[in-house]
Amino acid sequence: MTSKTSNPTVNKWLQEMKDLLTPDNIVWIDGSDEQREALREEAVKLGELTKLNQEKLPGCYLHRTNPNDVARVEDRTFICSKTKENAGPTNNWCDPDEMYEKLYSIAKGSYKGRTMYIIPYSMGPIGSPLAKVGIEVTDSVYVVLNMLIMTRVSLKVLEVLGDSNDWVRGLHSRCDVDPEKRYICHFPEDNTIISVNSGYGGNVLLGKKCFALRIASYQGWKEGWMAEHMLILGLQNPKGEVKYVAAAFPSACGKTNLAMLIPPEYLRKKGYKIWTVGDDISWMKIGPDGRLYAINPENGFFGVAPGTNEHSNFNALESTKKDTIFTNVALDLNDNTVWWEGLNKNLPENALDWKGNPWDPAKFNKADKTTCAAHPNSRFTAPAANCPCISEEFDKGAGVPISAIIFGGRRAKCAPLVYQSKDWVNGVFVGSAMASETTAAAAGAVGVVRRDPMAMLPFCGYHMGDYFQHWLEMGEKLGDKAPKIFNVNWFRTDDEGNFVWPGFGDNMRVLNWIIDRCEGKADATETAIGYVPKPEDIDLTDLDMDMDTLKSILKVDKDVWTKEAEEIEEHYKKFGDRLPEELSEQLANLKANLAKM
Ligand code: GTP
Ligand code: SPV
Ligand code: MN
Repeated sequence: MTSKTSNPTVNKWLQEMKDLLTPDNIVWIDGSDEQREALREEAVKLGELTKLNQEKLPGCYLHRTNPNDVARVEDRTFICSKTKENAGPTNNWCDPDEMYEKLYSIAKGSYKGRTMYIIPYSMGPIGSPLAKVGIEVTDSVYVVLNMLIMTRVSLKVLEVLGDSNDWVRGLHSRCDVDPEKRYICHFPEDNTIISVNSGYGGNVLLGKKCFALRIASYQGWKEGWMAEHMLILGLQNPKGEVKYVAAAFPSACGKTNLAMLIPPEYLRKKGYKIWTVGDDISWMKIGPDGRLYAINPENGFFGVAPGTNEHSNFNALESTKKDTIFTNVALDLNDNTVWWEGLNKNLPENALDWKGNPWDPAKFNKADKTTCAAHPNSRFTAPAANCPCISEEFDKGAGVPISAIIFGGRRAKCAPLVYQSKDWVNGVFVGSAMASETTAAAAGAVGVVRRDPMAMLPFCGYHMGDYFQHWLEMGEKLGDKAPKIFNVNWFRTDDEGNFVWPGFGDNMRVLNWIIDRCEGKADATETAIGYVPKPEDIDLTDLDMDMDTLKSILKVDKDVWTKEAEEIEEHYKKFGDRLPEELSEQLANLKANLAKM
């Protein structure tokens, strides 16, 4: 095997992979346009991609996964740390030796008759002090083409790496896409990820959730930085000043939408603007001035398609107009373009659904997901460079200083539209107690409320009690330079189950209050859970919403929150003696505050 590097750890591992997988061919992916073009053609020939209308959607393709393989599989995702205790109560664990043996026996010989693609990539701008290197081997052209969008693939990363052993090994093998033998495994102490029997995004684009969150969260803990499931945006005010915020919402709870929002017209006219730095993952480190700096380690967006349209998320839609791979959306045979629920009201008359079967719009029933043309977790993989509002800081390695951290989720009744935590420790409590209704982004029931601390439940690569402690320690180091911590909820419903808050672009109204709070410009009411806006401080200009409705979603209800506190107590029991004492104290404070209400 001719190598592209003299790094002994890389060459040793690649030789082991070759011996294990026994491919017919080996191809290094270099990130060049010529190679990408050839691979696209290859994928079309193999039937892995369908070429779309190249006039309307240049460089765009459609892919359909196996119907048994459409989302992340949390019950088959493992953290194989040396001891079970270090994986903690929220992760599946298996002894690493046992798991290596099992996975190697599944993967053995699986590349026979196939090509082993070697993808050297950087998470973060190549050479940035916050960036890290990974190498993924895969037998899927679809994975290669997606990694070319989602990460920075280049042989240059090997130069940056030199002889260092600080790189993440990633083995992906599609095998037979057998759900019974599907495993997504992480070995944090070995910087290694192994994924077998899947071809779906979050399970196989190993730079994303596997590396940039599960492995990186562990590295951040050991090295004193943070890897979080957060979007990063810059809010520009009429004076031209830009303030950055990072926000953690669970999967399919609105990160991509918030990251790219277009402010309401009256704010646009005043000169407000949003710049996107990232839509899913944030790596954050304390900078030389003592503030928290964030980079987006990714190079593209793996966004949820359903619901994306020119009104809800114009910038995301624009991002998908060239060089994009659509996965599990519908194919409009009329003009060979794509369609999904919520794209527009023109249900295609002549279309194939996400499984490739003829779709009958007459049978479509919004309430019955099985009649959908696109899978509820269908996605697009779009280059970040396509995004009309991509921040000029996106490609810079230094990162952006974070003024506010925002937690949030889908809560029909409990959390108010927005509130501010009392301080960093209280903010860590708010994040640790977060809950949200489950979505189609992971296999399993949808709409069930579950605790999802910091939106990291499926992504934390170590014991979550230690993770909370790490957050507390970061706060101590940051001191008075720490970002302020907030919580938002766009998903409060009325008695008929309709969302009360208009959401999307109108979330800007809430962001403005958040920034004003950071700058000491807005007032607030102190409540049992934190600082809630005075209703008149949320600007409702041009909105069809009265004060009473707004008050209804700012309300902190004593009974609802008393029950919430009990549930948090239950949730906390899982962490045993690794739950930081500060957080137990926070819970006791909350209970005492509620009792006084
Ligand atoms: P992942 O990529 O899975 O991490 O998801 P995400 O957090 O980026 O979620 P995304 O922005 O893709 O939104 C998911 C779904 O929530 C889409 O169907 C959106 O239309 C919907 N959504 C996003 N923002 C809002 C909002 O402000 N209000 C309402 N009601 N729905 C929203
Ligand atoms: C998520 O589920 O949070 C995603 C999509 O962003 S995946 O890459 O599948 O994890
Ligand atoms: Mn996500």
